Amino acid sequence: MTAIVQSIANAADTEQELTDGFHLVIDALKLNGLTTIYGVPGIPITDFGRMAQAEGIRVLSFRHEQAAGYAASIAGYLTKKPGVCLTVSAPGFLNGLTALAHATTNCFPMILISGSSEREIVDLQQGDYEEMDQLAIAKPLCKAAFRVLHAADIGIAVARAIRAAVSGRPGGVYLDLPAKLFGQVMEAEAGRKSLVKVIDAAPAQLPAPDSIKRALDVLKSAKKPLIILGKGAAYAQADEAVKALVEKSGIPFLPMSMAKGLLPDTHPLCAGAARSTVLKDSDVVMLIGARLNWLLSHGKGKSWGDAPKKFIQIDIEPKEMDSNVEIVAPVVGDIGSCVAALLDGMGSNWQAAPAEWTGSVAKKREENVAKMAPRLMNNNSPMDYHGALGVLRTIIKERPDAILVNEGANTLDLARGIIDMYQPRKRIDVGTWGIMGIGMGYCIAAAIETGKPVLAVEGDSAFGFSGMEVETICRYNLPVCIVVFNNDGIYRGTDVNAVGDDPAPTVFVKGSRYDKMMEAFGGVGINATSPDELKRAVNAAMDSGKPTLINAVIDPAAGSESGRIGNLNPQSVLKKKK
Ligand code: ADP
Ligand code: TZD
Ligand code: MG
Repeated sequence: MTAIVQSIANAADTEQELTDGFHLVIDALKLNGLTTIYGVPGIPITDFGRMAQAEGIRVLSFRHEQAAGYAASIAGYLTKKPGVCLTVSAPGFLNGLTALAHATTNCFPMILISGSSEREIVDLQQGDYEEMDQLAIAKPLCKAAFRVLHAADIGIAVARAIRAAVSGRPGGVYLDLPAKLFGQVMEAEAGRKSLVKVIDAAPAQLPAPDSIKRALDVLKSAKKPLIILGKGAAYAQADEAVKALVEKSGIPFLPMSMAKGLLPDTHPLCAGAARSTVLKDSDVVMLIGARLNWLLSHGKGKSWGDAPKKFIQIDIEPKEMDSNVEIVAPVVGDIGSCVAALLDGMGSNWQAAPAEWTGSVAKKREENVAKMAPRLMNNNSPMDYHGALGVLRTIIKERPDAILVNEGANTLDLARGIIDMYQPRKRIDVGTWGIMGIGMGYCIAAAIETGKPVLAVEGDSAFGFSGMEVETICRYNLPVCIVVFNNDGIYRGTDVNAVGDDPAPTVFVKGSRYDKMMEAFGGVGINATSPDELKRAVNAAMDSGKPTLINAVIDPAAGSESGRIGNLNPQSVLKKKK
């Protein structure tokens, strides 16, 4: 069906085919293969959503723009095409903006399209309905921001937005569409001609041959090399090349959270379970699509040990080099091209990493895995994290193509360590900011974009940030199973207020039944009090594909403050004195 507006009031007087802003935006998106929109309707984009749906775009209508935005951001990560979020003006836009900033920080391609109020009134600050200078506010929080005032510019604007989102280091792009634009009419043929099909939106960026040689020289000199795989490597979808590089070099690899599964966590060279050993003892570290930010202690300090280290870094963003420590061999380019060039340069008789090193890493890993094993098999009720996660670990092993969504503090840190991943881009979580609230948006986009079953492992606090979207999950009947680790609060459910009647700031209503929220919308709700019950419930949900929420009752005393990152909390001298 073509999106041409055939008739205007006096159609009889004219043979001219017409189109308008609504349809030009739809046609521009479709022309570029952007066929899914995550958003919340309202003035001025309600009809736009209806028309987009009528024109074959999948329009997922959410309960809150932030969740829709997170959905769009992870759709971008999973598909390498910008995920599209659609919001109304001012407050809707601001709700979506958090997700746009998140996409930019995490290097996910996303386009936030917001309707906006009348420019003339906004700029004179005359108090329009939902008045806000959205373009100015979005700018510092994204990679690029554009506003379109003329229907004839829609094609170019969408093309620029797509290119800006996916080329180089991916990120968020803001597209401001004032209400008046949608109704602007133009001649259909001119409209068609104004559209742009973006050719090669994310061109390959080849590394300089010198940089490859330099990196290989450094690698050759290593006695204890380590490869760190980040979510940029997973995003790049160069899975076979990355696997070949690891295996040909024989170098132990450490996957960052969302890179887990790029190679299976059970791979003989996986150093995930020997993390602190390899960070301390390695002498050459090759980063592939991972930044030396807080998640890697900035590449220095106690966790990196005293031994001198040399860093090689592969990244598409030249400015990332030397951001925290000296990079002796920067390799700038896209990961597919860089890894291919490294493999090529290694030739056919490359010496694999010293067996003494790989042997000691493997030994450490086996020890740590063995130490953990008995804890994962306990059947305590109420459950502790290890008992509950032991069950989920087996379920993912048996269903490796399921997508795992994970947020919380203890629920996040322990699940990351315990649940092995087997396939690329199957683990999606709080990302670079460690934010709560990505959960339900990620579940929805993962189900929509991949068609695979989704298992969400959610802290009870984390779940609360986007919990209302269970209605969305039920409405679209998505194969999502949510397990809420209900420990009555943030980190623990045991805090008490020593001086008054209000509850302590970190605790929730005791014995809450999150499963009932799912039942309210026609999904399946189950209360699970032991690992056995949890296992049965999750397997049933994954088999049926029905929207399911399992309230997993966790011992309120089991968690620790801030999970694994309690050290980042500032300390008060006064607190200690008391
Ligand atoms: P993690 O949190 O997993 O450590 P980061 O988000 O810190 O990963 O790092 C991802 C890095 O990957 C970013 O520096 C980004 O520029 C880079 N990146 C993303 N896509 C590509 C690509 N296709 N080629 C090369 N680098 C990429
Ligand atoms: N707000 C946002 C948007 N992101 C955050 N990370 C926080 C607040 C602070 N925060 C954390 O860092 S973890 C967390 C909060 C509120 C919740 C931890 O509780 P939980 O998990 O119930 O999700 P556990 O298992 O009880 O630790
Ligand atoms: Mg909790």
